Amino acid sequence: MKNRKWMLLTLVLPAAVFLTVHAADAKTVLKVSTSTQPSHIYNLGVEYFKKIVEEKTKGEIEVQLFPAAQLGSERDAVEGLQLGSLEMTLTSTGPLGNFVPQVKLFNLPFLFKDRQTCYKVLDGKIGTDIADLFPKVGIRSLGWYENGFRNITNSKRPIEKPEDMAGLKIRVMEDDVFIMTMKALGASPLPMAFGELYTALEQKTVDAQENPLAVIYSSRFFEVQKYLAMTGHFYSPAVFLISEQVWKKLTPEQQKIVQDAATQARDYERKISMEADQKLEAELAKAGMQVTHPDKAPFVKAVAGVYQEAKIVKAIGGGNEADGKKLIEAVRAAAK
Ligand code: EAX
Repeated sequence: MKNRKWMLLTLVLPAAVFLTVHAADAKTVLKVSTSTQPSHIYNLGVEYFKKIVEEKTKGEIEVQLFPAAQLGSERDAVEGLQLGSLEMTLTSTGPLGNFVPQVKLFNLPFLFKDRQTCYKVLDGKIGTDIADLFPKVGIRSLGWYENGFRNITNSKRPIEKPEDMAGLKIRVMEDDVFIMTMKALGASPLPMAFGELYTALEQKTVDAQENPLAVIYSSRFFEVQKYLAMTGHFYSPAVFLISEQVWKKLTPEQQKIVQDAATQARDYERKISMEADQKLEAELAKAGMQVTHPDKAPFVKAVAGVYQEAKIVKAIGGGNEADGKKLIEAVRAAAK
C-alpha cells in the first residue's frame, strides 16, 4: 500500500502536472481585433472562422474575438500585428494605405460598378499582387473581405447633388484619397479613427460621415444622423490579416486550416454583406432616416480629378507614377 502511494507521488503526479502544463503550452491563442459592433458582418465572419479553426484543430488553436475597438483602432491593430503584440485583425483599407501605399488603389472613388467586378479584381492577379506585398511590412493577408459600398449620412440636409455637400464637415477614414475626394465634392473632410465617430456626430464636431449600411445600422448612426444619401461613392474592401511572425510559428497543417477557414469565412462574410445591403435601407428608413437616391453621374464627374492626383497615382505605383497609371487602367479594364 505504502509503495503504491510512493509511486503515485513520485511518478503519476509529476507526469500529470507536466502534461497539463504542456497541453496549455501547445494551445495557440489568436486574438482578433475589429472596430465594429458585435452584430456587424465583420464579427459574424470572424465567428464563422473561429468555429472552423477550433473544430479542425481540435482546440489546439483558440480564436478570441475583440470587437468594437476594444483593443484599439484599426491602425493600432495593424501596428500590433507588426510588433507581434496582436495576432489578427479584420480591418478596412482605411489605415492600410499608410502601411502599403499600393492599397490606395482600392480607395479610389467609383472604381467598381458592382460586386462581381470587385471580387474578380480583388481575388485576381491585381488583388493578389498587392496582398503579396504585405509580408514585407510584417503582416499577411488571409483574404479580401467586404466592408461594402459607402453612402453618406448627415444631420444638415438631404443630398441630391454634389452642390448639397458644400461646407459639410465630414468625417473620413485616415487616407489622403478620401480627403481629396470629399474636398472635390466641396465638403470639408476630417480624418478620424472609427472609435471616435459616434461621439463626434452626437456632439456635432462633425456634420456627416460615410460608411456602408451594415456599419451605419450596427453602430446606430441613425440616432445621430437624419439624412442618408445612397451614393455608393467608394467600394470599401476589408482585409483579414495575421501577424507574419505569428503565421510563421504555426505548423504547416495549422497554416492550411487557418487559410482554408479564412477563405470559407470570406465567402460567408461577403454573402451576409450583400444581404445586409438588400434589407438595411428599409430598416434605416424605419428608424427615422430620410433616404435619397442621387444620380451618381455628377458625383463621378466631380471627383474625376482624384485619379489625376500625382501624389496618389505615384503611391499606387509603389513610388512610380507610370506603374500607378498602369494599375488604375488595369482595374478599369477589368471593370468593363
Ligand atoms: O472598417 O473607419 C471606418 O469608417 C470603417 O468603415 C470601419 O472602421 C469599418
